Amino acid sequence: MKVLILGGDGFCGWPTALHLSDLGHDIIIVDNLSRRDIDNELSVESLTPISPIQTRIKAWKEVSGKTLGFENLDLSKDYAELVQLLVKEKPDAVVHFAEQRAAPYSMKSSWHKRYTVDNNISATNNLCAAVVESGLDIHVVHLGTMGVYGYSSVGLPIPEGYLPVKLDVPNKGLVDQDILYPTNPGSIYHMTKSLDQIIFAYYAKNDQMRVTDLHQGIVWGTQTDQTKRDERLINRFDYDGDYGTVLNRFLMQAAVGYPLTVHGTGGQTRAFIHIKDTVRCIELAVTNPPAKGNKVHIMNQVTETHRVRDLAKLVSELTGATIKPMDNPRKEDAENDLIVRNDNFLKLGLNPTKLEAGLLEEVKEIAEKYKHRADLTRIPCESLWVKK
Ligand code: NAD
Ligand code: USQ
Repeated sequence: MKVLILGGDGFCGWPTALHLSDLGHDIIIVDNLSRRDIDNELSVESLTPISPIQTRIKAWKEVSGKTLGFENLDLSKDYAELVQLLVKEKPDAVVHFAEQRAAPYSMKSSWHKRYTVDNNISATNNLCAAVVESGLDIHVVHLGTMGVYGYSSVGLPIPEGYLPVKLDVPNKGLVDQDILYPTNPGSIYHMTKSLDQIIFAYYAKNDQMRVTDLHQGIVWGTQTDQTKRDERLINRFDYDGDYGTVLNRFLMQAAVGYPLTVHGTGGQTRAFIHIKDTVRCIELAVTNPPAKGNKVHIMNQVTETHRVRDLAKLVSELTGATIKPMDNPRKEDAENDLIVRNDNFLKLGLNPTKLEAGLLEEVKEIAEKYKHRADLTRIPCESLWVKK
């Protein structure tokens, strides 16, 4: 298959590009390298030494013999170029990772709120409009988030996208219907993913666009079988207060001797997935497209759920790190339960990497190895949901 990877220079996109290329698919990365610009804006670098995109592509050619295409396009702005690219390359599928993905970054200021909405919503709508304009039957696979559901405490297992309801219709009685699960985003970033869902539902209905939306949990880990093959292929590892996600942050904090930064009581339960399973899920989604005319195919891309304080305890037991509960900079429930259905991926053959299996490797091979690159002043989360 020919596959365009939008956002293919990022944390999830880069290993996905390599994984699909390794399987023999023809891959073109499209990325405006905005994530690297944001590192400059925040004066922070990935804990791992990531190579420039051209070096990455050259290294992959050397170790695998395979060629990766690359186009530097801003999907929120370069619309005509995107249409031309689709018409020229005629991809079977486009995987859309290309959005500003950090909740704390999206809450930093009104500029960051507006940038995140403008960037993410325009990128998604431009992609859909371009697919329609190209006249091609391209399968769009989008990386959404578990955060669109909110983190329910009512004990109902979160279904995969749609909620089956019974409507009491006059003169007809009870009628079964599936409705899009009511969204309840917890940040401006998560809100853009809720808006993306409506954009996709519309294009699937109006233009019979084939869309798979993957509601992914928090990705942890760094390396995949492909990114390990040469240090120039190494994946990024974010640990700073804006982009670092909770488990990778705890692993890095343990390595540098920084007390683990648990927000509030640490009673927040979240869904997780290892980066190795992310790339496998994308492979499964790309190779199992929905039929034309179907509604958006939504799958929950998660393998396990954990409470933040339990993760801190686990990392502490593994490494001897101390735990430092702190005021929560976010507006979120202090405690929540979370039960998530993920039957679709299990049925397609996903064999999840469990936390216990990968944690120690991550500490030794990434956090310990690259801790000399850490800037401890960038660890605190300074972005507040409600300004004081
Ligand atoms: P990332 O920031 O590392 O990568 C995103 C890439 O998209 C970057 O390389 C960036 O330069 C590019 N990009 C952003 N806006 C663009 C634009 N307008 N035009 C072209 N390129 C653009 O993020 P990630 O962690 O790889 O996440 C990828 C996707 O997966 C995001 O949509 C995110 O919402 C979703 N997701 C991530 C996680 C996670 O834990 N990392 C979890 C769930 C969902
Ligand atoms: N948290 C801490 N300490 C920290 C960092 C975070 O206690 O040092 C807490 C947060 O308050 C929150 C939880 O950990 O309750 C998760 O925070 P996170 O930064 O790991 O994850 P989140 O902001 O939800 O965003 C990440 C990705 C995003 C993706 C989302 C999936 O950045 O792109 O969409 O995970 S999900 O959480 O399932 O919606």
